[in-house]
Amino acid sequence: MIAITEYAGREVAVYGLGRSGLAAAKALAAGGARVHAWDEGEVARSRASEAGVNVSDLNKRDWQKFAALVLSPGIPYRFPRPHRLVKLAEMTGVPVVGDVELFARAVQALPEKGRPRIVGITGTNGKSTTTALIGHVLREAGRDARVGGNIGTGVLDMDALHANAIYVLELSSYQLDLTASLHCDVAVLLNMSPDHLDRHNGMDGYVMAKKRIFRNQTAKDVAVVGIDDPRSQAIAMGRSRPGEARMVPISAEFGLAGGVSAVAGYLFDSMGGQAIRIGHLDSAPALKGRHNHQNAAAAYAVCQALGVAPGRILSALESFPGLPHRMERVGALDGVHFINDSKATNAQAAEQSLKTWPRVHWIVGGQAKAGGLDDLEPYFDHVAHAYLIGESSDAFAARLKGKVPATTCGTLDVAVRAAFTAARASGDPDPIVLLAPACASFDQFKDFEARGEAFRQAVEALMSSAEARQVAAV
Ligand code: UMA
Repeated sequence: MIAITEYAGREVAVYGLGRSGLAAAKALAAGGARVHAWDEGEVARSRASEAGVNVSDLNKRDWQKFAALVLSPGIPYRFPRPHRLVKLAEMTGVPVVGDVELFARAVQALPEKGRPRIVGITGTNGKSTTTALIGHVLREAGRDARVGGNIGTGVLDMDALHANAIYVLELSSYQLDLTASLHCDVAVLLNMSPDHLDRHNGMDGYVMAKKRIFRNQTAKDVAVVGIDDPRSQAIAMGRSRPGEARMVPISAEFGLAGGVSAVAGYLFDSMGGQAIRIGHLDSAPALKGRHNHQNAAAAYAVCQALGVAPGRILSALESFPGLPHRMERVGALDGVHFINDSKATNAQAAEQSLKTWPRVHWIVGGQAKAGGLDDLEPYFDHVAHAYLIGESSDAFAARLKGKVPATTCGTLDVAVRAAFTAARASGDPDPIVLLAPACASFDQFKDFEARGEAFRQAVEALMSSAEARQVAAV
């Protein structure tokens, strides 16, 4: 844990006691603050109480006494409308901060020589994989790399600050909105497409939040920017002012003169002006598909900037085991392969999966995002059959009508069984059942991880019933 001493002896309100809020409450208390923490959920409140956190209803407190409100990233800050407690904080002059801001200030408070390095990664898609990949490469190179943030570990839950450590942080737009002091030695913006628009009052607000990752960077720092989508490209083009961080463009589409690119599966480093072929990404089994090649290019650019030799980076890319719920192979039965891409919570992420396999039995649906399946139409011919789940079923059935055969299944377990039966009977070589919902999970699950686990369990249930049948037949 990283103890936060900034508020020692003062009263601090913490609202939201999930992963980031609970860690923040404990970190503040460890640093001597008098914490008053609250969550609308009873389960979260009892978990916090059991962890020794002082749980008290913030709706009933005297807000004049609070030195800060630490807000969890998932709670509306500005849009669609500020949460009631945010308004209360602002009316009483209480600053609103996130856990990343507390972390950033704790780092800044250290003497310059004792400061760890910070790598921040943001983007609409691929940020968890890139964050984990950078952590993996750095560790394989013998560095003390600590991984946290939006990837699932609250930043204040990470090991105590240490001068030689490198903190590799996945940063969501929500978290970036709640920090002003974060200074990334290396900042990565992978890509941008519409997402979380309600929380940022539209695309402009979302882009502004993402750009905050470069805030406070100086000429000593490095900004790695993906240039494969027009919005990120515009940001890369606008970054050449004196005093700004050194910009390293990355691409999985174009060979670059002065950057890192992955073209036709080969990774090229042209940062020194001349393109040097580093290796082929076919030897990195967990980094399949063009989007993963962009992630690999970003990880290469970051680790190279931190002094890791190209050969070491390549061998670590090869040994990267991948992340759960991201194009994860969860099993095979009777020749049918099951792929869990529950993290594909929007059309752009699902597109990467649909692109990777030429013919899939596709489980899709949930809480639809703006645009629904529109962006996926170019890949409809990759779909043998669609199995619809969740609240988007009627809308998606109408959207696919006449283009893709579809069955409304309602729940994930029903969809897995139906997709398996059809895939097995299809006669296709190595048929694929793919969960790539292109939707948020919240209509049926706690989050995308719970949805991915439910998929894994449904596949395991199929496998164990097949095993039971075999045993019975013997
Ligand atoms: N709550 C209230 N009042 C409200 C709303 C929520 O009290 O009005 C409480 C809930 O009861 C719950 C807590 O707030 O107990 C949840 O807070 P949270 O949504 O901020 O979730 P955490 O568990 O703290 O997780 C957060 C990130 N979640 C979000 O930003 C939504 C996690 O990213 C992150 O891993 C974690 O901090 C550690 O840093 C998840 C995510 O879905 C993976 N991120 C979004 C994404 O990737 O698209 C941005």
